[in-house]
Amino acid sequence: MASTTCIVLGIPVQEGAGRLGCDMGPSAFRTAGLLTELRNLGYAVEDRGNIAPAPMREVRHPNDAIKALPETVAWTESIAEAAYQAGGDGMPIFIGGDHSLSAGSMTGLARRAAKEGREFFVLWLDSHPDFHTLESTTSGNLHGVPMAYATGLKGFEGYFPDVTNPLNPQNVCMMGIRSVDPAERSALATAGVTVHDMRAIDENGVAPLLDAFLKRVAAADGILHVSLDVDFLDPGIAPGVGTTVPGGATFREAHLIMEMLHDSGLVRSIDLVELNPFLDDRGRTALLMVDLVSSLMGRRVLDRPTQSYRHTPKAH
Ligand code: 4U7
Ligand code: MN
Ligand code: MN
Ligand code: MN
Repeated sequence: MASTTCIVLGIPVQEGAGRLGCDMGPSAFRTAGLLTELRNLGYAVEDRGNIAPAPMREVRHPNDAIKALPETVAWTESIAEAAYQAGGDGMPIFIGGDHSLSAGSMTGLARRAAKEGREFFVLWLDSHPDFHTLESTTSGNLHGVPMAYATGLKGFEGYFPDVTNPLNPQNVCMMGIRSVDPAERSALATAGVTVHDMRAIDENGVAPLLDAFLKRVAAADGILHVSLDVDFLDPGIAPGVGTTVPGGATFREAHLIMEMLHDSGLVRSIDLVELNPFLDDRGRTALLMVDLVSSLMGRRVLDRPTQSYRHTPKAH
């Protein structure tokens, strides 16, 4: 892993969230020491700075609740292109920015995976599934739609950029879910997304749930993208987010997930989203997110024999 180049892309999009402030996220991640932390772990790090949205064009949708559609479409275009490029150059780390950025990151990375002839998988760590379509959203906040878009659900055509390589919903594993709207609930079941809500985590612990998913990714010789929404974490430890939902993942549950992800060797890209520095408490949420990234990238307390997921390493 230490030969991997981490490619940091700042995505100061905030129009997808219901309140302002996520545009300061990239600065907060840098201030919290993300780049230094990665370099200390032995990685080469390339900071590509903050990217800008593509030129905006007029787009209207019959659902009047929808907010900032032209802005979100313009961001999705530029993020998808940057993701496709960065995915071919190293390990992209998208620092947001609200979760609408994942509409671009996931579709660009899925296109890159297809080009490499690899199957694309996503681990979605969030209190929400973000599985609304443009028709079903009632809040109109488009940070609630990226997973529906990337998996190719109907209704985005003609508004958002075409999805060239839809993510197979059965290649998605969600953990930490505890706020699901009725339209999302039925759409998730129909699509066959694996959803581990907080009850499943309480009953089983995170390890067996994640282990089963990582085995599936390894068996398919797949590549794994991790999308981490701050509100996956309990608001008691991560207050710097607009959409707090009580009863979230604990410090150790989150770190164990990161440690297992590192050991798997399967992760190829990461989204860090929804950090709102305006709502944070002396930077503690930004610092916690960077701490989690360190675990994901290989910081460990002790040396230990690790579970090997890649049973039959293939040459690429
Ligand atoms: B986030 C919500 F209604 N489902 O559509 C909506 F509960 O990126 C929340 O996960 C969406 O933070 C949350 O507005 C989007 C709401
Ligand atoms: Mn989200
Ligand atoms: Mn969320
Ligand atoms: Mn949110």
